Amino acid sequence: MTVQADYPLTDQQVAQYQRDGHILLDNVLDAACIPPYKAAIEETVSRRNKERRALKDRDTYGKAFLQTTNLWEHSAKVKEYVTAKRFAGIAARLMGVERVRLYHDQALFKEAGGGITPWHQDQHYWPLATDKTVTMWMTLADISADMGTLRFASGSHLEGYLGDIPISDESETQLKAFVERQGFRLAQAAEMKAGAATFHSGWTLHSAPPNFSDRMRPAMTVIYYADGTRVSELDNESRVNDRDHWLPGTEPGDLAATKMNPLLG
Ligand SMILES: O=C(O)CCC(=O)C(=O)O
Repeated sequence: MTVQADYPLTDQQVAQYQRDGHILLDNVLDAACIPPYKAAIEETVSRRNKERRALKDRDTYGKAFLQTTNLWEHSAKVKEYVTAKRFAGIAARLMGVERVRLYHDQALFKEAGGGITPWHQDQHYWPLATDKTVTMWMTLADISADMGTLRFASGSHLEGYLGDIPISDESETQLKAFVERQGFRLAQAAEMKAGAATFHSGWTLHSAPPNFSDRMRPAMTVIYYADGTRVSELDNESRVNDRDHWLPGTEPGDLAATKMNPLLG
């Protein structure tokens, strides 16, 4: 079973995404499709993830989730998922662009008892000279807010880049205070069914609570950007690192279009 091509997105949903910088969509992946993709993603995570420390021995970032990147390079089944036209089509439509490229994917499994995901902006890490970036964050199991559904500061994407503040205790303190000061409306799904996904812009401030349950929160993410985007200045360490991983061989000003960034629909 493969992912169906089209998703029925309304103009109102597109407007909502552009206003808030995030949206929750149900049935992005049909229930019938979940078992084979979930199995492939879980198998690839268990093969590739190298974290062996107990939760208590990790820092705040390490406690937030087991992070496993670019699974699509290591499993044909996961590649089918990551490159699905349906997901890329939603990303393109939400951003109002013709076509998108893949930046990278990552599984973010918040373990039972896992800690907070501190407030942050994703695009702090990305050397992409555009506002047209989006992350699809899909749960592969039914989850509730106390397992770590994402919490978004609605409208915060309109602030653009807020500075070199990587995910850390400091980002939690600084950006939480900023969110409170600015009075952004907070949005968090109380529940998400397996196959539901949130889409958020690269500038949208977001965080997640700990996983208070005794079950894993298995989330899979795919990051897209508008075709035609150029590589930005490498003005922080994270962006140099990301360029080396996801845009190899490029320099600032080059088209962000390497073999790692296939055009998706
Ligand atoms: O999964 C999480 O807790 C955080 C996810 C996140 O920050 C992202 O996908 O941008």
